[in-house]
Amino acid sequence: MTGNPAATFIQARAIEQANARLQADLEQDYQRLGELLTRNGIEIDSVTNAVAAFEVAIPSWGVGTGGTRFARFPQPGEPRSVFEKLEDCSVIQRLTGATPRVSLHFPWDQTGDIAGLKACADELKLGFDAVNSNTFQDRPGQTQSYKFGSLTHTDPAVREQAIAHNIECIKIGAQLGSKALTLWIGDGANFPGQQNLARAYERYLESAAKIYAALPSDWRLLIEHKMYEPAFYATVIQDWGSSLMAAQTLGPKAFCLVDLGHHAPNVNIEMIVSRLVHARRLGGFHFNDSKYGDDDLDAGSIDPYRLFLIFNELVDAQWRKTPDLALAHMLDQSHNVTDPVESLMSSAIELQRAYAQSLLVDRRTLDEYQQDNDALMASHTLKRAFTTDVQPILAMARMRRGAAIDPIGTYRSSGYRAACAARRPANLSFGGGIV
Ligand code: AOS
Ligand code: ZN
Ligand code: ZN
Repeated sequence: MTGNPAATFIQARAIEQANARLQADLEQDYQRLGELLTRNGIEIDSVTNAVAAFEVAIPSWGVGTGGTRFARFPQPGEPRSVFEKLEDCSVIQRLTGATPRVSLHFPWDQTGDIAGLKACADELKLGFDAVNSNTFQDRPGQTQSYKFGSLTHTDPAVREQAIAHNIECIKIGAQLGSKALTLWIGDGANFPGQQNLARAYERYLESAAKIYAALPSDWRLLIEHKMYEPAFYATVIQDWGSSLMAAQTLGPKAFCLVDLGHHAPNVNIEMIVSRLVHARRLGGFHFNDSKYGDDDLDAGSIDPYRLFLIFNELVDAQWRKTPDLALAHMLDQSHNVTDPVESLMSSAIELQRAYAQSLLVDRRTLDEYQQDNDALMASHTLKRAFTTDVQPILAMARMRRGAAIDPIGTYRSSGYRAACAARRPANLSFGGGIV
C-alpha cells in the first residue's frame, strides 16, 4: 500500500522524534509517581505493563464525521471507503498503541473485495473485532423494508431477510478473522398498543436462534440493548434484563454487550456490569459518554468517575479470579465538532486512564472497610485511586510500545488531516447524519 497517508505521514521516525523531545520530562514524572506508588505498596511497572496490554477496537463508522438529526458537517479528508477508514484506524493505532483492531459495520463497509480488505488490514497491521449488522435502515434495492422492524417484524419475509443479512455478516467476518457478531436492532414501537410486546420478544428469540445456529464454534453473539431510539415508546431489547434472558435462552455463545449510552440518565451502569459478570454473560462494551441519552460523546468526556467505577468492577472481577472473563472492548462514538481521529485517540486514552486508576485501588483495604461498614473510608479508598494522576503511566506505556508520548500533539504536527483533504475530495451528501 505505497503512498497512503498513514505510511507517509505517521512514520515511526516522526513518532520517535516527537518522543525524543518529551522523553526526559516523562522519565522524571514517571520516577516521581513510581516513588509515590511504592509508598502505597504498588510497583509502577506492573500497572504500566497492564495498561500497555489494554486494547480497544475502533468502530469503522467512528472515523467519519457523524451528525445529529438536524445536520451533518463533513470535514476535509473524510474517508470515502472502508479502505480509507482502515488508513485512519492505523494512524490511531500507531499513535496510541491501544487500538489494533477495527469493528466493521455492514452494509456500510461493503466491498466486493474482502480478500483485498484483509490484505490491506494485514499491511496496516490491523485485525478485526466484532462485525456489526445493520437492519435498522433500508438499503437501495432491498425487497423488504425495515420501517416496522427487522428480526421482530410481524411479516416472516422481513424477518428472513434480516436473518439472512446477519448470516452474511458472519460469513464476511469469518473471512476477515472476526470472532463475534454484534446484534443491535432498532425494532420497537412508538405508540402503546402498536406492537404486542410479548410476541415481539418471542419473534426476536426465534430469529436470533437462527442467527446463533450459523455462528462458527469459536464465535460469540453479542446482544446490545438500548432503552429507546429509534423507537420511542418501547424497544424490543430495551435493557440488560431482556438482553440477559435472550443470551441465556440462546446458549453459551451468546453474551450481553453494554453500550454506556443506552440507559436512562442516572442508571447505575457499574451495577449492571457487576450483575452480568455474576451471570457470566458480560461479553463486551461499546464505550462512549453521554449526558442525556445516546449522545455518543468521547469516552470519559462527561463523567470520568462513572467510567472509573465500571473499570473498577472489571478489575475487581479479575481480582476475585472470575473465570472466563473475555471481553470485547469497542468504542462507539460519533463526531460532529471534532476531528474523529483525535476524538478516538482521546477515548482510547481515557479508557486506559480509568483502567490504570482501577488498578491502583487498594482492594484488600477496601475489602476491610466494606466488612467493617466504614462507608466513608471505603468511598475514600476508591476516590484516592481515582484522583491519582496516572498520566506518566499512560505515556510510558505508549512509549514502550513505540507509540507517541503525546498522540494528539504528534498527530497535529504530522499534517495527516491536510494530506487526507488533498487526497480525498469530499463526497457531497445532504441529509441527517445519525450513525
Ligand atoms: C445504536 O445506537 C448502537 O449503539 C449500535 O451499536 C449501532 O450499530 C452503532 O451506533 C452504529 O450506528
Ligand atoms: Zn453501540
Ligand atoms: Zn448507540
